[in-house]
Amino acid sequence: MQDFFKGLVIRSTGSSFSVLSEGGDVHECHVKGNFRIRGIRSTNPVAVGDNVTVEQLADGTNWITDVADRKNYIVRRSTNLSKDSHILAANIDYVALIVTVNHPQTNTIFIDRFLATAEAYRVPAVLIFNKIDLLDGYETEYLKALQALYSSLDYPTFTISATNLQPSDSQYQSLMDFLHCSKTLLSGNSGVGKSTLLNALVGHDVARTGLISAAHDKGMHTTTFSQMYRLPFDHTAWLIDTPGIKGFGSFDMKREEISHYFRDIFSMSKDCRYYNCTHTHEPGCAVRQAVEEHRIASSRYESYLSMLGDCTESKYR
Ligand SMILES: Nc1nc2c(ncn2[C@@H]2O[C@H](COP(=O)(O)OP(=O)(O)OP(=O)(O)O)[C@@H](O)[C@H]2O)c(=O)[nH]1
Ligand SMILES: [Mg+2]
Ligand SMILES: [Zn+2]
Repeated sequence: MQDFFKGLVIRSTGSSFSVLSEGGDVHECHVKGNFRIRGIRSTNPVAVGDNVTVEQLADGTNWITDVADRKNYIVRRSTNLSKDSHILAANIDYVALIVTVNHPQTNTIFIDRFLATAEAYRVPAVLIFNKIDLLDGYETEYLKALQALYSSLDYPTFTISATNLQPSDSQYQSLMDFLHCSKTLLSGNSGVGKSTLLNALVGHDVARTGLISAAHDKGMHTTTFSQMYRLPFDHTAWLIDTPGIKGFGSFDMKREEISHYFRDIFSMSKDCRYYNCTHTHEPGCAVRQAVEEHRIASSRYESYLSMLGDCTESKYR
């Protein structure tokens, strides 16, 4: 006798998957070695967030036989040179980038690459600035400037200290309101506090957290697989913890598309003299004019140039 059930993948180690059935039980499942989804070249055919059909065999083993169409998915390339990609999660409503101004430092190029990539995937992005308890006066001013910049681009921002997050805090409340009825992927450099935030919102330790290396002021890649958690105070809110991202590639984007993923640059570019302006050297470029007049932040323009540079290099691969 064969049996089938439908469920949601909530954990993936690469070789096995935890599937939450519609009935509310969690089953350990496997995928046959030759299982592929057409059109996607990835190292993992099934990812956290996938809605799947599972076949239960008489010997008690569970096999994923079908993956429902995805509304979206976030990919990480295994290395910049590889064509194979790793699907971090599927069917998500938001990607949240956890940013620390310090310990470890997150630079604006990293933030802007992340935001541009989220735009390319058409997944709304939010920024959560963490470890505000560690900031000195100067760093606090810098944080305020970052928050003002990204709010002006209509990205929601939150400032928290994940280690002292209290339900009475206003930031805790607004974060919970935001997470309501959604699946949110937490990402950011190793050590920024993704697992710590998750544990704080879940109310007890579900995810392992790591120390910041004293020598390098960086995280140590504590989380090694993706897992999805339901918040106990709001069963409609899900958070997905992912391994720290070393670098976000931009190689899927065509060179001329990159500016579309920078909201500020894109909206200004309609006033450029040439429709195919790359905003680098062309006369009559409204974008460069706006940068000079501080209507576009120079950090944003630098990030744009940096992504453009990657594309030029990748042509010679
Ligand atoms: N002072 C302070 N420390 C924090 C805060 N949030 C996290 N930390 C510490 O930062 C370290 C790293 O936190 P993790 O939650 O493991 O970081 P992660 O982003 O999950 O890292 P990976 O799993 O390696 O990607 C831990 O020692 C946390 O206690 C905060 O708001 N303030
Ligand atoms: Mg972690
Ligand atoms: Zn231009």
